[in-house]
Amino acid sequence: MSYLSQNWRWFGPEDPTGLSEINQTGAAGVVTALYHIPCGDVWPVEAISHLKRQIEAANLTWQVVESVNVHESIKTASSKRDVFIANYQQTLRNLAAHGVNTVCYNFMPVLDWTRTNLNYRVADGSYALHYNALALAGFDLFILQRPKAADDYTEKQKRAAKAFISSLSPSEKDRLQQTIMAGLPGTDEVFTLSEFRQHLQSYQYIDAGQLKENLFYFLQKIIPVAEETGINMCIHPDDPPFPILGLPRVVSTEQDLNDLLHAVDSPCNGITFCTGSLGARAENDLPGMIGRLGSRIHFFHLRNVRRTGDGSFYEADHLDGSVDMFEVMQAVIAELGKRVENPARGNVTIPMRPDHGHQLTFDAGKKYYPGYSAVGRLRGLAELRGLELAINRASSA
Ligand code: DNO
Repeated sequence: MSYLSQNWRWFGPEDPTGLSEINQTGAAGVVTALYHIPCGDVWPVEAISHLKRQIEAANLTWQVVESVNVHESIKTASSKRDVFIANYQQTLRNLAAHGVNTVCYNFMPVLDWTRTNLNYRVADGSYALHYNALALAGFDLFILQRPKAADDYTEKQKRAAKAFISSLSPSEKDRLQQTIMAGLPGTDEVFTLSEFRQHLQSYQYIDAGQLKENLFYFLQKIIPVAEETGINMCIHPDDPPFPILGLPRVVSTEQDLNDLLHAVDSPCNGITFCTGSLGARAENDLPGMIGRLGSRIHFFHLRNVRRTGDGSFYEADHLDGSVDMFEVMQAVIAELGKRVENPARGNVTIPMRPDHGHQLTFDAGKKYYPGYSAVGRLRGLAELRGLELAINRASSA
């Protein structure tokens, strides 16, 4: 029998949850990155080995890098992209030299994951992350005032978005802007409207087809280095999995994943299967996708969302919500079983982490990165661990 390897995302020494506490969650390893290195720079070997030693001194292992971020020059195919690709290749070599060989990244233009409310109160009084399509439209049309925004919404949506924005106080409007404009997780960076407008400019001629080409170009350069060094690259899906604010998104559906897997058909060119991101799109059949794409899945993010219509959703408890986590876990276990039978298919353990958690009352007073509470995530990890164990035991009984 084979099991998922349980991991915990750790944001480094600044994280309010320390390595000794992570040890008590039952996780075997951590998912982390050199968050202080600017996107696009080479990760120095000394910094990698220092972080690795710190993790191992706490009896944990560094299982996955999340993320080596992709510089905007690569996504927009600017004239400097090859310089940044060479840096990326060197970072992979440096990581591999330290035995760190699963690397997560994403290809979302400008923004990483996007929410409209980081403190959405759910029925039990805890707080969840929320994506409200109306709030996003309101921001787009009336705060950002993106020139072509009006083309992206129906008249009905525009009227509703206007009513929504008019109902907000100035400080609520400001909070909405800060929430949508937040940059990369692990940083406190928030784009100003003028910085964001400049970024939008660099995408004015890039549609989904062009962005895919830019992704494939990157893969053609990176995957040979991953093969040479034994690294499993795993792209994270778009979150939310559809275009926002006029920016294309190309890692949202099974078709998108198939396209990029075929663009460079190598086992090292793989996926981070994030059930929360992909699950925000009702037509994504998650258990089926795990069955069909399984050999190329190198990392799981297990999380749930409750879809509330028109593209809106909030993050639900891990075993609740619109994603059937039982069926997902059955599909994961089936994939692990295939690997045990046929080791050429891929590693017989796959790293996972409980992705996000609610901010529970136990977590109050600590400054976590949104979604990365300690007790809320621990609840998720414990539930997922139990689910996996129960399915495994029931199927071998
Ligand atoms: C959010 C995360 C993402 C993820 C990146 C991967 O909590 O799941 O920000 O780390 O998209 O590159």
